[in-house]
Amino acid sequence: MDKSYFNFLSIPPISLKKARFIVLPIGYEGTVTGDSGTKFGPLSIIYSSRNFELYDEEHGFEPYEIGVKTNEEIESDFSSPEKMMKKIEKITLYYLKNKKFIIGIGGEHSITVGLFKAHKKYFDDLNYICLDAHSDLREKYNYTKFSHACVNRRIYEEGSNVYILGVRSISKQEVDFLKDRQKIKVYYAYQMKRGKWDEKIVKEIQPGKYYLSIDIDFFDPSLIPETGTPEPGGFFWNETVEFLKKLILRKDIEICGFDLVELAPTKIFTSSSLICAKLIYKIIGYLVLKWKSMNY
Ligand SMILES: [Mn+2]
Repeated sequence: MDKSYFNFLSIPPISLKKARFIVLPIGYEGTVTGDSGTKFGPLSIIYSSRNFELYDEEHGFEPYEIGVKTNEEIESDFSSPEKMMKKIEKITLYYLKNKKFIIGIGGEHSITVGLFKAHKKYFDDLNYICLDAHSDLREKYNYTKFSHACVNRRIYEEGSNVYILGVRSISKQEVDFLKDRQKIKVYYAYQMKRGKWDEKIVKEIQPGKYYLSIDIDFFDPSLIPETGTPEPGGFFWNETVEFLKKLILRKDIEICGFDLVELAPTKIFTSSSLICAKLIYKIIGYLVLKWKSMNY
């Protein structure tokens, strides 16, 4: 196959009708102080995605065949974070109404608010799972409620059950906020690492519909060093993929959309960006596997 196209997986472009997945590049970097470099995340992930096989040896098929289409990059609106979130929400909602599965690629974590709100409007009773080294539960950060450091708090305010996994950076104020709030469950990395966490946590998650957000600083910085706010004591490839597989394949859980955020690449092709691209393709594969098993 000609793999010279500049889209996710470098595959020949398809019509909207034929697409099941829409990849939405959102290199927004509006609330960070300084220049974290996440704006080049989508570019680098898309570029790196041409460097691996489309066949998945674990699944025994080529997941892209279900139809993967890459949208043009959503242009950043720097007039205000609220306006940018609205813009993301509007575009996402358009695709959801066309029965597409959205994959958001950041950019900074704040974009999840726009993506999530659109999904919440479209799906009833939508809940939220986030893999993140940080709890991101602040009320405000750097004078804005839309900072990457507040993303999980904004989503909690939408009335969803919230699960945050892999946390190893949280403030005293956020810990106080968590007290007596049954709808948020934070799993600290040090607790998860005591045993086989993947199975245990998948069992603990309530049945229902979920939006999944992956902040790549969930991973250990020795695996993915290229992120704005790295934290030691993170997670590795196999355990994370095993968790995602079990989560996605669980019959009474439906993943309705996901994003991958906070990659800050130093070059257009790096091993960090390749791992992110491959993770996205792995998740696509598990979703296809699940739909096949359900004849969906
Ligand atoms: Mn984070």
